[in-house]
Parts: sequence; structure tokens; C-alpha cells
Amino acid sequence: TRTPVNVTVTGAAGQIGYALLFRIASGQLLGQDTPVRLKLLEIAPALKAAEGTAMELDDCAFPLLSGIDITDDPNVAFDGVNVALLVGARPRTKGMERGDLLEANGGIFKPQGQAINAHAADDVRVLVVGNPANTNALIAQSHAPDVPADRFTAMTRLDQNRAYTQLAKKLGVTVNDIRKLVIWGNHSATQYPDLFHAEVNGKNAAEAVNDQAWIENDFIPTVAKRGAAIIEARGASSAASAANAAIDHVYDWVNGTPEGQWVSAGVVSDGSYGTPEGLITSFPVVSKDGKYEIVQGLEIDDFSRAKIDASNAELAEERDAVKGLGLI
Ligand code: NAX
Repeated sequence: TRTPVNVTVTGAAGQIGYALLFRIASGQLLGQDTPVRLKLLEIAPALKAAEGTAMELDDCAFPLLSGIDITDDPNVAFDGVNVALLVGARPRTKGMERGDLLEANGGIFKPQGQAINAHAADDVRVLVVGNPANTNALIAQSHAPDVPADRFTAMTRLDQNRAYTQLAKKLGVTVNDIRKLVIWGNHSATQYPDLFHAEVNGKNAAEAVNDQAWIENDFIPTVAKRGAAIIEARGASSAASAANAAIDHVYDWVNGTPEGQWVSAGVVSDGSYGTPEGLITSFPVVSKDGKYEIVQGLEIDDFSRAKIDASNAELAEERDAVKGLGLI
């Protein structure tokens, strides 16, 4: 039998954690032949709730689950970690300024980055889900100088999945008919879901839609503001869909993307497409040999250019703000 893969989940007692852990333990994160050992990181007041979730995991008798550790110490949680899912974050509360939000999250993601640097396995892969995801990933990454920068990623896969269904509904097709529909930029309202490189049954998606007003005034804002629409409808933020996207992101990272398919991920920019180098921003990527690589050589028209630049300008501002706060 194979050695278990160590999977650390932070914010394990939260609502995404509750939707995520059972899927990891059932083999959906890494595949049906890979045993996992779960390491749950929570803050002290939530440890008891994490223990309750662990009791339920025990009660599933998952054949692939080889053990569960629960701790409030990042140095313990990230010891030997192969896959780190950084879900726990400080949400924006009423009256909170952006600087306060970034500072509070710096207090979480800096020590976690340091703990990953000190204790993770050599092959560690990190996915940041907790918001502001791209900048939290940047904070963690900048405190893990011994880990290759390309091991730190931020989640835009939920935005991508949302875009798939919006487009499928518009065209009366299924998500299986769509390829290469990706998100550029920040996981925020400025994100750019790109129909101009997407394909529907082999045809260009923007041409298939043939309705620029719908793209600008309906499709893009619906995808970008979907998180708020879910809160409005459900009275709570996206949880199962966010967990599902995290599974998709890591599964593809480890197992590779299918030939002819692209996916979205926030990865460290190498300057591709004029994005500021070092930002963690979403690109079309493919996964090969266990690495996410930015798809190169795409033509970017003026409309897409303006959207991509605006979202990256927002990320550059966030980076400057955390730099100003001494967080990176
Ligand atoms: P919850 O508030 O239900 O859970 C968060 C958990 O994190 C809590 O149990 C809390 O105790 C824990 N936590 C806080 N600080 C911690 C620390 N330093 N170490 C370990 N655990 C800590 O939030 P939930 O709905 O699960 O959402 C989690 C994060 O995902 C939020 O930041 C949210 O904004 C973000 N999301 C990101 C999405 C994305 O697409 N990237 C979509 C969904 C979601 O909005």
C-alpha cells in the first residue's frame, strides 16, 4: 500500500471545511488509490468543533483515510504537509477598512507561510482559498523563500465553474460542450471571465454568443458577483461549491489537465501578458508533470486587455498595501 499523503486544511471547522473534508477523505482530492492523512488547523476556540467534524469523519469509515490530527499550531499542522489547503481567513466585518482586513490576514498567512517553509514536505503544493485569496497567497509565499514560488496558488476555479454554467445556460448547451473558459486576474469583482478564447463545440464562444452587450452587462457581472448572489439567496456564503472548486484545482494540479483543456488558477506571474511579475494572479493554465504552467501566445484584444489590466492593477494595489504594512 502507498504511503499516505499529508493534507492540511486550515479553517477546518468552518463551512467550507465541512464541505471539503469528507470529499478529501473519500478520495476525490487525489484519486481512489491514494490514502490521505488529514491535518486540521483551527484557532483554539474552534478546536472542539473540529474534533466534532473529525468524529464524523471517523464515522464514515473511509477506506483511504489513514488518520486525523487536530491542532492550533501551524508548525504541527504543516509538518510534512504535501497538500496545504489554506481556507481559514479573517472575513471583512462591518466598518473594517481594507488596511485592517489585509493586516488581520497578514497575521494569519505570514506565520502559516513561515511554518510551511520550515516544516512542509519537499513536494508541498499550496492552494489559498481564504479571502482576499490572491494577496493572502502572496503573503504566505513571500514568507516561504525555500519553497519554489510556483507551489503557491490562489483559487479562481469556483469563478471558472460559475462561468461555465452561465455560458452553457445562455447557449442551451451543457458544460461538457465548453472548453478553455478561464478567469484572469483577481478573485474579486474585477475578475475577467474570458469568452474570447473559450470554445463551444469547437467554435469560438464569443462568436457563438454573438451578443457583446450580454457579455459585458450580464455574463461578466453575473459571474463576478455570484458570491454576493449566493449570500443573498442562501443567507451564507458559498461553501459546497467552493469546496468542489478546491477539489478540482488540486486534482488537476496533481493529475494533469486533459489535452486541449485549460483551467484557471492564481499563480505567481512571470510577467506573461504584461502582468506585474511576482503578483499571484489568475491565468489560463495547463497542468503538466505536476506543475501549473501559464498558457502562452494568446492574442489579447483591447476589450480583454482593459479588463485584465484593471484587475491586475487592483492586485498591485493590494500588494503595495501589504508591503506598506510590512506584511511582505
Ligand atoms: P467560515 O467562517 O465558516 O470558516 C472559517 C474558519 O477559519 C473558522 O472556523 C475559523 O475559526 C477558522 N480560522 C480563522 N483563523 C484561522 C487561523 N489563523 N488558522 C486556522 N483557522 C482559522 O468561513 P468559510 O465559509 O469556510 O470560508 C472560508 C474562506 O473562504 C473565507 O475567507 C471566504 O471568504 C473564502 N472563500 C473563497 C472563495 C474563493 O473562490 N476563493 C469562495 C468561497 C469563500 O467565500
